[in-house]
Amino acid sequence: MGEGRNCSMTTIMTEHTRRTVLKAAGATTIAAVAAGCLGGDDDDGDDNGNGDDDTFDIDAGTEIVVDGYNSHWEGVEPSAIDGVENPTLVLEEGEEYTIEWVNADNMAHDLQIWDDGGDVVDELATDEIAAEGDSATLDFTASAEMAAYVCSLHSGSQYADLVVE
Ligand SMILES: [Cu+2]
Repeated sequence: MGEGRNCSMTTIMTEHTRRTVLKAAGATTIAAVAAGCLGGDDDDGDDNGNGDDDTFDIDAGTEIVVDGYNSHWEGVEPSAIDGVENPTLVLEEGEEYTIEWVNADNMAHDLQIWDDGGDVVDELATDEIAAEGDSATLDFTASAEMAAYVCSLHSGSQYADLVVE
């Protein structure tokens, strides 16, 4: 239920009426609308111009791995998220996933799954780990209330979105 989907539907409707609108309003208006939608619906991960805004569909059963820095999560696996800062993960509701995080900067971190009110979902939270190279893992079933994966010690920066659909 992301904005991207709504935007895509709007684009389709625009295309439907394109001929009519072209006559009425001219091509410049259409080009501007389409460009705006494409910019907000980038989920292929190829455009890293804004590295904290990439969105990735994650197959059911995938073991996700991220490195934990106090400034961000950095994707490791699957390969699509490799090197991406705070990758948005799109999960399938009711499917099982594993997320492992690895301490990458020798500072204390944890990883928690939050709902959109900032509460931990289903007690999904790892212990704090402070030693670089150590890791912790959460196994979970994706549910609609899940909204983010967050380090509770650095939630202003080490915060990335989950989308469950
Ligand atoms: Cu942290």
